[in-house]
Amino acid sequence: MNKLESIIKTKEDWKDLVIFGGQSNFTSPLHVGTPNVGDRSRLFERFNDILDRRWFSNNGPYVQEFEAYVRDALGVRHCVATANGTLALEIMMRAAVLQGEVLLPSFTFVATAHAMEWQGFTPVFCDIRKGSHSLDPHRVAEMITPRTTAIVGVHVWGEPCFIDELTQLAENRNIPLLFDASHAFGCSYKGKMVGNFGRAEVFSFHATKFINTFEGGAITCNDDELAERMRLMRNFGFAGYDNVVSLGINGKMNEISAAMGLTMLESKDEIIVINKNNYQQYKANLKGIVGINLLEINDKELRNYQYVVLEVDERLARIQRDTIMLILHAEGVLARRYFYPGCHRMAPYHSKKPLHSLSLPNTENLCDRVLLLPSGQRVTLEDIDEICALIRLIVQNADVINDKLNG
Ligand code: T4K
Repeated sequence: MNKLESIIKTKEDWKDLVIFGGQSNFTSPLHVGTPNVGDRSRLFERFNDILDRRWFSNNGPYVQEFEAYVRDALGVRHCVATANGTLALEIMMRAAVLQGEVLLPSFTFVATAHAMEWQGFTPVFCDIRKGSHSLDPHRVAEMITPRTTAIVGVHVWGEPCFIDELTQLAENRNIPLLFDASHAFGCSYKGKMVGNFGRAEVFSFHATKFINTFEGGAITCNDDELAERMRLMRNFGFAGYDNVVSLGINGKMNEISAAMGLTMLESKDEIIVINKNNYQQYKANLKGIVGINLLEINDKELRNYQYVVLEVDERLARIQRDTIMLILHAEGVLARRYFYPGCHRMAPYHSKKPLHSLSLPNTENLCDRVLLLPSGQRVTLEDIDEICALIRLIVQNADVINDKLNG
């Protein structure tokens, strides 16, 4: 339990906020993205195996087992495990597309855009659909030009983007469709597991993700030829000893990461239960706070519940999202405003012509409203009660807080 158990009670007066000289109720900071950990003894057994075997990398037995587990879990033909999600994106793009302009959302972690740019593609940012956090297929359709060589959808927070509409569009226009599914391991779309859509999909297994391999990623697809090309690219283009058949990079996952991944996969259902309970606790506690909307998670489909996402309506709450974040940070609740300010307003993209004048109103509006709250194994239900009580206190005292901070 993070909250001090003894005498300290939930704060009832704005004067008790740390920002006004009060004391935090938490013993240590609460992060968004604190890693989850599986069964330690199983993990250490696997570490010992690795040391005994002296096989540390280069498609070792744990990497192969991890890939097989992922394939089974997703019902997909191929899984190519990589050193991280960003490299997985780069390899996927190089193997599937080669060059040109790529349409993608700006409302994503900057790695989606950087991976394209780093590989010599030109990212072209599209807006999200109003009322959603996902790429708007209508905007994509309007922005397709003869230079467009791929569309990349992102399943932000594990909620699949508009897959059917994008698939239809990509088929009609004969443009490859790929997905950044970094957040969506264990999630489904119309009953089918994410990982099976488009030409290929990428997962991240970074420390902060639902399933982590410390650092890691994977590309999944149902295309034998594409999978083979990605496998070669992941290993410098080696098809065998002394036999380089293509350009490649070192994108390999190591055995320690795969051991962690396998151990995490064994705990996946348990982590979903924890995440879901956390989400429901937030939902119950945040109910009725004016201007604070918890992003609904669709429980008719499989979800990992990894991200707890608020949208702050500044007009109704009468306080800015950033002020709430500042106050929470002072309390030790390190809420995050992912993906502020939007990729198109970040370097190097914002200074590129014609991007410097690009306006994506739905993305920009959302970037000003979103706030992610801590969840996962390390956050207790009592912590969540306290976080929600703080948010309620802040909103209920919005006017006086604004006066004190701005006056
Ligand atoms: N596409 C999308 C849509 C993505 O979201 C990401 C990554 C990628 C592609 C690229 O995949 P990778 O190449 O990363 O596999 C974090 C993660 O670093 C990043 O993986 C993730 N998305 C993104 C959404 O969040 P930052 O810049 O917020 O990282 P950082 O260092 O602030 O970590 C977040 C919090 O987690 C910290 O406040 C503390 C906590 N933390 C972090 C680490 C690493 C821990 O408690 N322990 C730890 O070991 O990006």
